[in-house]
Amino acid sequence: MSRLIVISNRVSTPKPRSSGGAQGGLAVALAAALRESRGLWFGWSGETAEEFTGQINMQRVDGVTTATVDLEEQDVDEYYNGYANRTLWPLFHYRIDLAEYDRSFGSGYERVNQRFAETVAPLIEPDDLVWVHDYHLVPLGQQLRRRGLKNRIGFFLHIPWPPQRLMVSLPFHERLVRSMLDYDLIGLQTEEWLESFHHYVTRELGGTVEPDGTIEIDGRRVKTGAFPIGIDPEEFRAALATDEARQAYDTLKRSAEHRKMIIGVDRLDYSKGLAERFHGYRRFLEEHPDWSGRVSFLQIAPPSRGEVHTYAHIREDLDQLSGRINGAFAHVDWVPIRYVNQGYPRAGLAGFYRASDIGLVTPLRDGMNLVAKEYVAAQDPDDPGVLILSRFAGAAHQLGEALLVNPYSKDELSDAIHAALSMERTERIRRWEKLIEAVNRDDVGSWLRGFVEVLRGERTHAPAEPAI
Ligand code: GDG
Repeated sequence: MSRLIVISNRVSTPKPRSSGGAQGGLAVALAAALRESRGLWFGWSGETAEEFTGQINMQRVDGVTTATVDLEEQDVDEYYNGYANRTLWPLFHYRIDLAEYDRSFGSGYERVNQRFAETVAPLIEPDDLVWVHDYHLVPLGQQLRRRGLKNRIGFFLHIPWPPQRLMVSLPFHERLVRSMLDYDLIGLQTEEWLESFHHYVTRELGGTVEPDGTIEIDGRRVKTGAFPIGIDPEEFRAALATDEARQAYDTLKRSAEHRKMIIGVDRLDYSKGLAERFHGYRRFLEEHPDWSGRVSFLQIAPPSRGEVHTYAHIREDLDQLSGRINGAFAHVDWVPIRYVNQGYPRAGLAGFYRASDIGLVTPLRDGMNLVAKEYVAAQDPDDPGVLILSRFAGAAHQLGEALLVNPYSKDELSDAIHAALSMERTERIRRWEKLIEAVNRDDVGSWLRGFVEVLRGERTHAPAEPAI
């Protein structure tokens, strides 16, 4: 079996199983595949050095080898905080108003991709299968080819692909997309993002797309497909059985004092639609005063990307918004929103999901969204909660039995919260059974196998997206 080489911006260093360390399904699934193929995971260490030396820090934990490098501060500013998170992230989430274009970002991005390529290339053997992840590393395949690599190289994008008319607002967009044509396989999360990608390639680059998703352009053939990522539902159910999860469950239930609980869990990011969600909840409180004091909304939002100023701004906005809602609606013994800027251990989250009657997952745009799937996996089959899900999350393609909403509409959010709070148990069970079937079917293992099988050439194209 050929080794798998995973390359991503950051490496999720496996926690020794003996330490009981909890990790997300993606990290666990990739670690399992790496262990099985005796492969390695390469990425940035998260540290900076005065000068880039390309010195690799190799570690082996629980049979998984990781290789990391330090970057220069300028690299981090231009590549990570710059082009990746201030240019591509907003643009790919349809926020051209927030996208910043700066020549230095583009050159820093290319420089770091070159540095990644020159550092990792000597570690790659001729039979290895190389799998590059996400928007930080779009041109890495091309850089590896320039160093003579003939291996099969695949690329998976975890975030949406924007419509062609937005994509063209990126200076040098053609150069970026052309750099992807050196991959053997390009994977997106959903058919919708895949369609946008195909549209760009045909309209802007003059390529053609065959019925099986193969792109043909300038005599080159690149396979493409939709590979919806999932969670490991078993791992999540196991987390629920831990003391930590039980304690979290008890704490939330006790503090709710028989009120209905609504939960949101998101990185603090404008793509997650938090402000719009707060406005929708406010509309619900205005329209349904009979629910005053009988429902409570817990929003967990650990800060992310603090170096990027837009993120500091949304943090201020949300502080104000939650304060205003609580000021307007709270009683002496009840606050409508509990807004928490801190992360919790995974098992704790599982307990919180289980204790909540509604999972409110309303991103304005999201490649997939794993929180929606985690909420479903954590429910009690005999008395499940209701998932309210944005139709603009990739996950809506599989979770059609959720209450699907337009996250920009306060009225739709308000109506969905009301419908969820009033939903009969039989209806909740009927919907949940469909949801859990989808979560179990499209799990992280099937995502990983599906991609690797096509990359290896064992399967010709991605499995068809099931109709919802
Ligand atoms: C990108 C794409 C795509 C959140 N708060 C805590 C915590 N989390 C965990 C969640 C979940 C993960 O973070 C977030 O995953 P998402 O999928 O919701 O979102 P992104 O971070 O934006 O991820 C996305 C994903 O890649 C995978 O392809 O689905 O569309 O944007 O697992 O549980 N985990 C812990 N404490 C927290 O407080 N432990």
